[in-house]
Amino acid sequence: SELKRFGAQVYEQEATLKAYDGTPLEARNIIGSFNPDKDKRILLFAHWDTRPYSDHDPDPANHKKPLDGADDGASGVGALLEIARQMGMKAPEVGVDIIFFDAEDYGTPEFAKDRYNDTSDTWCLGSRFWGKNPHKPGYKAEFGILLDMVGAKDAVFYKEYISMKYAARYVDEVWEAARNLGYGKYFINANGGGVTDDHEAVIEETGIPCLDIINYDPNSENGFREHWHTQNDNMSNIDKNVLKAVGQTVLEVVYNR
Ligand code: AHN
Ligand code: ZN
Repeated sequence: SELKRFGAQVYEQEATLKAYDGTPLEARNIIGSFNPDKDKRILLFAHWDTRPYSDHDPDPANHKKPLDGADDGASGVGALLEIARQMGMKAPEVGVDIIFFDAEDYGTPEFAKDRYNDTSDTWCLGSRFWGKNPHKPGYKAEFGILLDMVGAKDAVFYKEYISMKYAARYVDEVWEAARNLGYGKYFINANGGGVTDDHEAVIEETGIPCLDIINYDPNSENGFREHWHTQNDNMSNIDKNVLKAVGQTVLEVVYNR
């Protein structure tokens, strides 16, 4: 309803997907298109589901509890909704599709790894489904940008490995735009580790070069930040200055094309 309010053409895609443990997941991807008839398009995406497990919480009693997902999920959705609002007020030259993917974060939990396959394909189920069944057959975009965990204070966005492998020139364009806007303290001009995420599914299924803006520190213990997949992923960690830096950077890239 927000995307519609901002003037986007909205598509909803429903699918029953299969979780790591066989649970059927009633999933829904939400797509909002601006300038739907333009050939030259940019794809912006985030996952809107939140993880049903806090399996990295320091307290084992929390491992089976869902988390708020203020950063992991909602931050990307929030930034993209503000981007949509801006585009509703001033249409960009290019076409832009915003996709909110479902079922990204239902991957095999730590506590079940001995009972189930822990393969990377238990994550990113919604984006993989859309990649195989895009809302428009043969859908193409010049490139895509994933926003994942873009709201926490002290966020660092390194140049993620899969993004560099498939979309280096767009990574450099985004990071340069951020630097020029004064956001170089968040957008670190250095290579980071690789992360299995929705961008990989979209690249593999559609061939569209995609990059991931993700708060992932290759120098920390497991790469993810301390609140990741814990009960602490709540609003107390969110810094509006980080959301602003990411949103403004993406808008800069979109309006400069
Ligand atoms: C893996 O843990 C393999 N990928 C994590 C991708 C992710 C989870 N992004 C947000 N939550
Ligand atoms: Zn997650």
